Amino acid sequence: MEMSVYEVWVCLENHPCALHPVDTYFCWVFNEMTQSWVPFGENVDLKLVHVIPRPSECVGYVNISHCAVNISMTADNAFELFVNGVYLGYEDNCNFCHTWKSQYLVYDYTVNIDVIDGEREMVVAAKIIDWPGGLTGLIGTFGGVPTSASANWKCATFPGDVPPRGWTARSFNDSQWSQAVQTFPDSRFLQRPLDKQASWIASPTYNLRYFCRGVIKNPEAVCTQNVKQKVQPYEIQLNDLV
Ligand SMILES: [Ca+2]
Repeated sequence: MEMSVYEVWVCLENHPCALHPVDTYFCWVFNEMTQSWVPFGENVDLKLVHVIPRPSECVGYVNISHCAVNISMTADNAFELFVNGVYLGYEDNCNFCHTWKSQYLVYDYTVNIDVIDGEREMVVAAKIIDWPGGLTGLIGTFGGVPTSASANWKCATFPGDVPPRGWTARSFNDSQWSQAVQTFPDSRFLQRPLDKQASWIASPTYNLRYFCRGVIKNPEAVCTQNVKQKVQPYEIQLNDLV
């Protein structure tokens, strides 16, 4: 491929050589032979930069509420818990490793989530560490939403028990993970009862270490603030490409 003399252009906003009241870009091209910038002209004529007028009504706003969500859960036997990628803690129920008669401790957390324009959703991620015998799985309520073997809960195992990077993040793609299965239908073994609908769930591929993710839509929450936050719109397009 042979380069031409002019390969690159650039336009500067609010340049004094641009006389148009709205389109204030003035543009140059770079002379590859002389290695110097050459005035090209006003953008209002060249139309290299597509200028979108920015009157105040073009500025967007979103409503952001800061909300607290309560979680009560436990697992057989130990677990690490994350919400929206944030680590909440590690708990170990191994006092009850080898018996069904015991009462599992229930662990309580309160997490803060941002609700944008009323869309209230959080992603729970848990690493389950099991020991042979008794149950396996996790059970709980997340913002009042009980665990269930539904499409909202997915689990997976990995070689060496090493999950993919970012597996706790809300944006992680878990479409290849399997839907969780129920391992016991209610919370009778817990130290205190949870929602009657809550059931123990686990990975369908049994392993002593596995990873589960739950998408919790519209959890109950206490929201203390509702802030209108400015969102900058796209201001320019280059050659009609955003
Ligand atoms: Ca177990």
